Amino acid sequence: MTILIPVLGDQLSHDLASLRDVDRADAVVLLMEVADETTYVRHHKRKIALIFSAMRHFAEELRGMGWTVDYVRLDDPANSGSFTGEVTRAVARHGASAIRITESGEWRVKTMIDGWQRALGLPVKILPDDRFVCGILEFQTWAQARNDLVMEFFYREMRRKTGLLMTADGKPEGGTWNLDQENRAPPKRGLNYPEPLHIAPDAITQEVIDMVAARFAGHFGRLDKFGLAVTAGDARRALDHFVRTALPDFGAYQDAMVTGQDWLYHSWLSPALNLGLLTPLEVAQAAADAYAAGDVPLNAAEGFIRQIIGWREYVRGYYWLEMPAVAQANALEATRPLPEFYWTGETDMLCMAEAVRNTRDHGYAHHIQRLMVLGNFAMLAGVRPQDVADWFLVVYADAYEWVELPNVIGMSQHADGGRLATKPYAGGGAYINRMSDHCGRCRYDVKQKTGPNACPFNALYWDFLARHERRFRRNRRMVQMYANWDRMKPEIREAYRASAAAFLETLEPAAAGWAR
Ligand code: FAD
Ligand code: DLZ
Ligand code: SF4
Repeated sequence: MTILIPVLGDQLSHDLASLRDVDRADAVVLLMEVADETTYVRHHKRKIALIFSAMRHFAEELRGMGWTVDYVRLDDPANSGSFTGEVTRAVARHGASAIRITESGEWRVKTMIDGWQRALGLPVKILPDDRFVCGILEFQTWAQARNDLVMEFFYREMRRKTGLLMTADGKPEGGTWNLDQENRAPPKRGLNYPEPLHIAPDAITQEVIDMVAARFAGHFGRLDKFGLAVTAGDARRALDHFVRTALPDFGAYQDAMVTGQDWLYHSWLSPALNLGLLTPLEVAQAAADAYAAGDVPLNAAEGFIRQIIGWREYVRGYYWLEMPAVAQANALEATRPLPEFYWTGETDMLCMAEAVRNTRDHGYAHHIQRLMVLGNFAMLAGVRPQDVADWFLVVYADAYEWVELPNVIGMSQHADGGRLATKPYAGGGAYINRMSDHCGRCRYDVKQKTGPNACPFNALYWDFLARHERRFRRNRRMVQMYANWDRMKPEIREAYRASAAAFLETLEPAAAGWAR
């Protein structure tokens, strides 16, 4: 009796649930490079290369550990192009009598797997993905007990559950749960920014890069200088490097943006985490250990751990709670198509051009670029959230729907009507000016409020508040903004709105075919 164990491209963990408690002599592990997964959105070239190289390395490691591995390459002439097609072929090839699989990260793939038992006529055992700190049902139980899904309270539960940064008597280390107020220093001159560890491509990675360059030439993004971890060992080295070189300053400068500095003190560990090369607990533990050893301050360790066991776990729980309806949510009724410059980077807004350049070059932009520049602009401009979500899913090497969609639809576009975030993450030029060095170099003047040379974020911000006055005026966290709006003379308000309208007129919609 042969058990077929399909392992999906973001399940590359040796401790994966479906690989546990199995007699290797009776099992065949199936890894599949399939065309449908590469094109359901037209992923960034670097993302495809990363996933295929990591899959091929993982297959080699499994073989070395005594597993029988069936690896279907994209260029296999018999490749059917889909997960279901490849599982069907593999069942026949190996005479499999059962399938064992860890639940998928995405709804789209879950619906495929749910159909296998019936279609193939054999038992399909689907195991919970316990690489996360919080199980899907555990999150649902937590959510059912409250009206509002406040991340902060969830995060405290996860701190208690893991014991990370907790004292022996069950109190948060340092006396406070959350040092967010100490995570907002603007960039200073003279700071040294470390580079993330660059891992030179080996022969497997180079072969994949060459294949992706040839086959996916029309996809967004650059492939040169590929240096991402593609094995658990490399990912662990990248984690150690981050903890030593960047984590000490991560806390203070978490929200800063600097022209030409693509990572600042961020870890760039999300691709390895989301592929399964690192577990969230080992990453968070490494930060806690560095704090315990006195190597990093509390605001760094806490700020970092909050992102991993707080935000990352929270958005995953939210995704499975709110899917599938949330994918279509559009509470602000935004209808504008995505502007073309999200793909080309051709805009005079330096903050936007920089964020798109980062994204094109590395499949990366750090959180504040994603939230307060790229996401903020789209929301202020009234871009259709599903266009925005498609863009984010394509362009980031760490993007899988379970993590991308809540961040886009919920956190950044407020398209879920405030289920994830009680207040929209909207900001004018003053915020970007405070947190970056971009504005001094931009052709727009951040101090000018209206007119052709004024920073577009300024008028767009007020226009957004005016457009959505009925929804937001009574929001307790926005009272101050509307008080400011009310104090303006009518002709000033009118000038903001006219300026925003004139700017929006200039936006070129994206050409068809970039994302899908
Ligand atoms: P660091 O700043 O070093 O943070 C450490 C880790 O914390 C990250 O590696 C990541 O695993 C986790 N993390 C931090 N913030 C979040 C968050 N909001 N949600 C989930 N995990 C978080 N993250 C993705 O992994 N994939 C995505 O597709 C994705 N899309 C996003 C879209 C938008 C609009 C926004 C606002 C955020 C998105 N994020 C996404 C979250 C966050 O921006 C990235 O995780 C982070 O920039 C990755 O870079 P890093 O590893 O250097 O992060
Ligand atoms: C993103 C991606 C891509 C581009 N290609 C593959 C692939 O060929 N084979 C595979 O197993 N996984 C791939 N992935 C990741 C899948 O889309 C991912 O496993 C699902 O998102 C999980 O729900
Ligand atoms: Fe961005 Fe406005 Fe600053 Fe230019 S002036 S970089 S558009 S915030």
